[in-house]
Amino acid sequence: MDRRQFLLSSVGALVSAVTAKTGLDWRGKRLSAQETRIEEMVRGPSITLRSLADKVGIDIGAGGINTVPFYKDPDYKKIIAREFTSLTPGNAMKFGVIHPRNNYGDERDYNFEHADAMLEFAEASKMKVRGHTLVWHMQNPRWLDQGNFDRRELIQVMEDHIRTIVSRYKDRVFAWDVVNEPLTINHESIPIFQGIGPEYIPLAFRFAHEADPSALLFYNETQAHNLDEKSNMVYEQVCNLLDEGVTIHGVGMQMHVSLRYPPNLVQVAKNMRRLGNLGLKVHVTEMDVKTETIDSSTEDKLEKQAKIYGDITKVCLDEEVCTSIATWGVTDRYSWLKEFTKNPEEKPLLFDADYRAKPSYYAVKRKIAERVVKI
Ligand code: 9MR
Repeated sequence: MDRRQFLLSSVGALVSAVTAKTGLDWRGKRLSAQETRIEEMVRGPSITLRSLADKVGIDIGAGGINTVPFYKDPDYKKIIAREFTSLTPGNAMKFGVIHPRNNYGDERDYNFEHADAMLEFAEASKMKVRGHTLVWHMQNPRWLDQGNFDRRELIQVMEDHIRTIVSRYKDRVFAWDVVNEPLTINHESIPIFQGIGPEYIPLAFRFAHEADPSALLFYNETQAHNLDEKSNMVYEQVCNLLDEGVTIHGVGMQMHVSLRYPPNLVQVAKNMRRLGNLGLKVHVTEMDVKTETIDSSTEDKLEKQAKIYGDITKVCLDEEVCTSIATWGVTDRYSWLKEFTKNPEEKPLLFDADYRAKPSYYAVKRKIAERVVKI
């Protein structure tokens, strides 16, 4: 953003705040009472995203929460607690982190420290927690990857793992990503898949349900939000699980998208609806929008990004089946995408690197505020 654009956008924010007070927009046009209320909600400095989300009964989650800033950067926690209704740890509950050893065959093999710290923080901040994730093909400990377990042993390992974690956080984690990216896996690299076969999925759901019958259990998949071959496969798999009588409550649409490949809103809505027709819920679990995939000015990229965030918020509000939207990170400063894309300029989230609210933040707020005035 150059100086002129920065000034214009600062003036824009100021004018919006004034607008709400005077009932006039920046051109002097009179706003309706409803528009004024929306402006007040969007720009009112004391009105947070979470306070609006609570009004419409949607969960707005801070996902991908990382331990380093969590412990070291007080502003990180402040913004999470202020703006979001739920928290998803980024790595603290992954197999390799939470279950790093296999020496004792009991809880001494686990490291609950970081997951516990995040849960305690979330509870103190009156936030819910999504558990992420019980079975994935990545971030597994070496003892599991290289353990040469036979099928019976692997079922035992998976069962112990799931029962230990889910029962420890019983009634505290409201939803679990039981299996993560099961259609994305490189079958060579997931010992649990190799050793157990595709039945690892219904088994994982069964162990999780038995350990906490009140937790919502999700099948979390990436790049399966539009209607295409992959989302059809997700649909088919969850139909099969339901037919087999497996307890599954929902599908997680990760929603890692970009300005170059924005989600197709009509397809996302239809996809959500067909899952809803099966009696399932949909959570948008890991949303972020890569900016550095098109050539344009920063201001234009941020506006385009805001449109995508706003659009997905609206789709989720419109489709009853969608009850949660979580972003994967909160500030551009710590997004996993900076490292992954090797581009320090990436700005995929709702808050910039200095914790200033971005157009995307206001776009999400605006869609929720529009819904509030309709209630
Ligand atoms: O946010 C996570 C990041 O810190 C890790 O380095 C990365 C390892 O692959 O996993 C990230 O989170 C992933 C999530 O668990 C599942 N969906 C894709 C996310 C981004 O890779």
